[in-house]
Amino acid sequence: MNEDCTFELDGDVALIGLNRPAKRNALNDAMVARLGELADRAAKEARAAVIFGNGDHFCAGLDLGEHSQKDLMSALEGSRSWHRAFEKIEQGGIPWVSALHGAVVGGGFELAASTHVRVAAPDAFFALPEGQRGIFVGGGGSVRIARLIGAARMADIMLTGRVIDAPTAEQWQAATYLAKDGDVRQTAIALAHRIAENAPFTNYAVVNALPRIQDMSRSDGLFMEAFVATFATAMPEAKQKLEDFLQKRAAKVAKPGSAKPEGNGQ
Ligand code: 1HE
Repeated sequence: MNEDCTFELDGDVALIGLNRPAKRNALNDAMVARLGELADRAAKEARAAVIFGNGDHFCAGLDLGEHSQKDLMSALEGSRSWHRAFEKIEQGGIPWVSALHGAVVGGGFELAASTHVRVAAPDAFFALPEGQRGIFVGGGGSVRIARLIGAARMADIMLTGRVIDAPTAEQWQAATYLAKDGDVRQTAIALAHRIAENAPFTNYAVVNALPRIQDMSRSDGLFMEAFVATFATAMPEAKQKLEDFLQKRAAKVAKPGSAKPEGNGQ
């Protein structure tokens, strides 16, 4: 088994680790294929997933050594294999949280962009050095990163070699949370456990319907939304969760900073 990517279950949450620290978790073909397999496994065995990097960095992107040996067809197939694997993360069955520290670079940034919630450590830095390497993003970045931070900012980063820090990444939506020093993995795992408590269909719809609706016209999106919402209401878990609230067994929405209440009245 390829131990460059590890898989562990923490209750309902799958923990996937990039485990090639000597090469800063640079992704070779075998790791990308393994990530796709682990995404399928996580969707079967867990209700949410966390991806993190072992060592000092999340991921240094494409394995440049392996890439430099490829002919054109293998390079094309390589890019398409990243697309397939990351699609299983972005539009598989469950939400993914990424714990980002150190380098989140090139294909590592593309991998982070395929996850739904991105937690950045204070030392995280984001870059797309493809221009400096004479290549182009090939792991879905021109679609996903451009939609997250905007094509203008992505062009700036790629053209000028600009490296952005964690607070800037949060401002630009490349990250959705800033973790405290040393806390990034725990913060990501805690968020994933919270996500895993949601109704599975709601999570499924967030990861599958939401990105598709973004690709539709306004009118088609609203029409699609009504069907997804109606289907959600018909799920047994929705009936249970609505009843729990009405019977004052479910938590209220708590103000930020206040302790999470256990029930809403009883
Ligand atoms: C690598 C890679 C890699 C490190 N492929 N081997 N990505 C990049 O252009 C980023 C290139 N890497 C770096 O800029 C730095 O390595 C880091 C900032 C990430 C980390 O620096 P540092 O000082 O901690 O490590 P290091 O000493 O530079 O690297 C340690 C080893 O990892 C060294 O190998 P060694 O045999 O000399 O020990 C490096 O060669 C190796 N290494 N990064 C191969 N990326 C689907 S398309 C996506 C396109 C892209 O991702 S382009 C961006 C590629």
